[in-house]
Amino acid sequence: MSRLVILSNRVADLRKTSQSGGLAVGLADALRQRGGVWFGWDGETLRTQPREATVEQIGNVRMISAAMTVEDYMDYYVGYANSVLWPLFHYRLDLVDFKASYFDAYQRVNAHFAGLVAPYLEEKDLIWVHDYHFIPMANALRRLGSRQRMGFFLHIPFPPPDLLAASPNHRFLVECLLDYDVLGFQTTTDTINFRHYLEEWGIGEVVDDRTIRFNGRTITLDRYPIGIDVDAFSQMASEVPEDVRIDASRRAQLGRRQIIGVDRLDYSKGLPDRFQAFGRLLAQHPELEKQVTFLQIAPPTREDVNAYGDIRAELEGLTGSINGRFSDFNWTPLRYIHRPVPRETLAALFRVSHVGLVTPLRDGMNLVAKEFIAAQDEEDPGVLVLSQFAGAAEDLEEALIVNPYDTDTMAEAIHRALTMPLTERLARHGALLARIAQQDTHAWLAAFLADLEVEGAGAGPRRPQ
Ligand code: ADQ
Repeated sequence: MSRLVILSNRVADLRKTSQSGGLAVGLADALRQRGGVWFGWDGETLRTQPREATVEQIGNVRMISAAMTVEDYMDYYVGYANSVLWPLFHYRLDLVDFKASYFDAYQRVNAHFAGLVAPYLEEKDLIWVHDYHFIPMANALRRLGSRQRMGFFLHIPFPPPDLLAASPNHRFLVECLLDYDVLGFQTTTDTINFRHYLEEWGIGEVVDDRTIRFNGRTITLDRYPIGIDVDAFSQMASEVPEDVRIDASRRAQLGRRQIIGVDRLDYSKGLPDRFQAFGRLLAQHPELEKQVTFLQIAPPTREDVNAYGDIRAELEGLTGSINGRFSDFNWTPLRYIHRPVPRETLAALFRVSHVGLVTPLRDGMNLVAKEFIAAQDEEDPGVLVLSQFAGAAEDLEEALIVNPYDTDTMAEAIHRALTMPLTERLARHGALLARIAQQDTHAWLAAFLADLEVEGAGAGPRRPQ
C-alpha cells in the first residue's frame, strides 16, 4: 500500500485526536494505516521567513509544519484565501477584495510550502491536497519535479462559471486544479459547475461525467460527500454531562423546548437570517411564549478579515432587539454564545435539543447537520431544519428543507419542527441516520483514496453512490 501525504492549511495534533468523530480523526487514521506525511501551517506568524519546517515523527507518520511571515499571513491567508477565494466560492462577490498583492502572496506561499515538503516525498507516495488555501500546490510541486499521483479535495462549494469569471485569476485557478489527477467536490452541483466552466472557456475536454482530458493527461472528477464518524459522535452525545442534564430537565419541567444552532461565526452560515426567522416565529405564534428557547453557539473565526466584524455587530444587535421585544423576567428566548464550546458539550446539547437549525446561505457540506442527526435519541429524535444551499441537502432529503432567504417560510418550518408528531420524527430521523451512516468519514476516505490509487479511474461508467 502506498504511503499517504496530506497537505492542509492546518495539521491536527496526532497525539490529541480523540475518538470524537472529527474530520482530523479520519485523516489521522488513514495516515497511521499507510504511514506518510502530514504538512500544514503551524498557526504562527514571524517577522522573517523561516527556512525550515518543524518535523516530528509520530509512529509511522511524519508531521511537518511551518510558520509564515506576518506579510504572508495578511496577504495570503487573510487576503487571497479568506478575502478572495472564500467569499467568491460562497457566491459573495460583494465581499470579494481582489488585490494583485494577495494573488502574488498566494502563489508565493504555495511555492514556498511546496519547497519545504518536497524533500520528504517518496516516488510512490499518494499526495492528497486539501481545500482552497492550496489550489496551486500540485503546480508548485510539479515544477519541483514531483511525479507522484496527486489528488485535491475542495471542502467548500465550487461556484458557477459566470461567478468564477469575475475573478481576474479564474483561468489560473482552474488550470491549477487540472494539474491534479483526481479532483474531489462535495456535491453534484459543484462538479457540474466545474465541467460547465471547462466547456464555456474551452479548456480541456470533458470526456464523461467523471473524466477530463487536459494536455494529454486524464483527470478523474467526482463528488465525494464528506461525512462524520457516526458511531463515535453518537456515543459521545449519549454521555450527557451533568450541567447539560440539569439544564435540560429544568426546561422539561417548564414544558420548554430548545432549538439549537452551532456554527463558526461566518457570513456564509446565514445567522442573521436565522435570527430573523426566530423573531418572526415568536411574532406569529404568541402561544410559543415561554415554550421555546433558541440557543445559538457561534465562536469567533478569522477576526482579521474585515467582513467578519460586520456580522458580529449585526448579530449582537439582532439578539438585543429580539430579546428586548419578547423576553420576560423568567424567559430569555434567544441565548447567543460567542465562544468555542468543547465537542463533548456540543454533542450533548444537540441530543437534548428538539430542533437543529442548519441554515447556511451557502456551504460546502456542513458537518453540523450530520452531527445533529447522529446525536439524537433514536426513540425520541429532534428535527433537522436544513438549508437547500448546504451541500448536505443533496442527500438529507428527510430534513425539513428551507430557503434561508425566505424568512416567513423558515419561521413556519421551525414551527412545524416544534410540533411534529413522534411517528413522523421517527420516520424522518431513521432515514437520515441511515444516510449519514452510509456516507460517513470512512466511505469518503475510501472512495477518494481508491480513485487516487488507480490511474485513469475516471474512465468508464459512474460509480453508484
Ligand atoms: P466549516 O465551515 O467549519 O467546514 P462544518 O462542516 O459545519 O463547517 O464543520 C464545522 C465543525 O466545527 C463541526 O465539526 C462542528 O461541530 C465544529 N464546530 C462548530 N461550531 C463549534 C463550536 N462553537 N465549538 C466547537 N466546535 C464547533 C468546512 C466547509 C464545510 C464542510 C467542512 C468539511 O465550510 O462546508 O462541511 O469544511 O468538509
